[in-house]
Amino acid sequence: MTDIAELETQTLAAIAAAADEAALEAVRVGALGKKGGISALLSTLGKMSPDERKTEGAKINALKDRAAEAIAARRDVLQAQALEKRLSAETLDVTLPVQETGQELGRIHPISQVMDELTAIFADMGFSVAEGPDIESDDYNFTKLNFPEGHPAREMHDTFFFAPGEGGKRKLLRTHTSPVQVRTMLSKAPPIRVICPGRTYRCDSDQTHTPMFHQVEGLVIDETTHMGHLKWALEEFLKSFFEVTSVKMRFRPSFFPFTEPSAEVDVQCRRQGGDIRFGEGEDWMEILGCGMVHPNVLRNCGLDPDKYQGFAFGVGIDRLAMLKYGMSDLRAFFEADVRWLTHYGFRPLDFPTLAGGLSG
Ligand code: 2U9
Repeated sequence: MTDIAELETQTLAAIAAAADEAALEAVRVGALGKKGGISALLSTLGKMSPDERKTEGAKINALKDRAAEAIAARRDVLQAQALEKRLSAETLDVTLPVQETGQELGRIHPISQVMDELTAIFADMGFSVAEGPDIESDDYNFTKLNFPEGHPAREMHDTFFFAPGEGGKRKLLRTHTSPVQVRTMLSKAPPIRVICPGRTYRCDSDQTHTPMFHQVEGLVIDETTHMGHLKWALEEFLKSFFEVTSVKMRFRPSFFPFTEPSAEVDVQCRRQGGDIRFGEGEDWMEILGCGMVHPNVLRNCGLDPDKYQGFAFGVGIDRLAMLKYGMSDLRAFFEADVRWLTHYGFRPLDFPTLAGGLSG
C-alpha cells in the first residue's frame, strides 16, 4: 500500500473512532495541523520533480480534502449526538407539581404582620418607631412612670424579677413597652411622636394570657397636644387597621398611674355567630387604653409639665391579630406549628402599605 493510501486508511479510521468533539479535534490536528501526517506528506512535494509533484500533489490534496470532509461529517454526527444526550438529560415533565422555593413557602407570623401594619399606619401619621431592651430597671419600668415604691400596682403586673445584682438592685422583664417612651423622653426634645412595639412579660398564663405577649404603645408630646388629638389619632388608626370607613368609639374613664385622665376605649362592632365585624353593629368591644401623660411622668423624664403635655395609648398586639384575622386560641401563636402558620401566616413579599392594601 502506498504511503498516501495507508495514511488515508488510518486517518479515516481515527475520524470514525473519535468518540467526541475533543477526540475529533485531536485527530484533525494529527492529520491536518502544521505538524500533522498529511501536512508532512505535502511538505515532501518540494523535493520531487515537477512531473512527480503534479501527480503526487493532486493525490495528496485530494486526500486532504477527503480527510477534511470526513472530519466535518463526523463533527456533525457528534454534535447531533451531544445535543440529543443533553436534551434527554434536561427533559422537563411539565405535569409535575411546581416545587416552591423557601421564599414562597415561608410565612410571616400574624404578630409580625400586625406589627408591620401598625407601623405603616402610624408612619403615615408622622410617628416614628422606637425600640428598647426587654430587660429593664425598676426605675424605667415603674418609678419614672409614677408607680410609687411599694404601690400594689407593681404587684398587679405580676412582674418577672431577676435576682438582685450589685447594689441590691433587681432587673426585671419589662411588663409594658412604656420604658421605651421613658428612654425617648430622656434622650429627645419634644415634639415627640413615637410608637413602641415589642415583647412584654407578665407572670400570667391561661387561655387568654401568655407569659410573653406583644404590645404597641404610642406617645405624643408637644406644647398644645390635647385629648382631641388623641381621639383623632385613635380613630384614624382603628379605621385603617380594621379597613373600614368609619368607627364609633366609646371612652370609659379608667385609671393608670402614668396617665391622667385615663380611659379605656371600646369600639362599635357586630357579633355574628363566632364572627366579629368592626365599623357596624350595636355591640362594643374593649380595644385599648389611653390617656394624657401624667405631669409626674413628664417631670420624671426631664420635661416641664407647665410647658409640655401629651397623650399616650397602649394596645395588645396579639389580641388585635386575633380580632382581625379570626384566630380563637392565643396559645397557637407560640406553638410554631407549621400547619397553623401556613394557614394564618402572610406571604413575605406582600408587605403591608396603606397604598397597596394592609392585609393583601
Ligand atoms: C409613658 C407615658 C404613658 C401607655 C398607656 C395604656 C394606657 C394601656 C394596656 C393596653 C392593653 C396594656 O397590653 S395591655 O394590657 N395599656 O391601657 N398604656 S396609656 O402610657 C404611657 C406610656 C409611657 C412615658
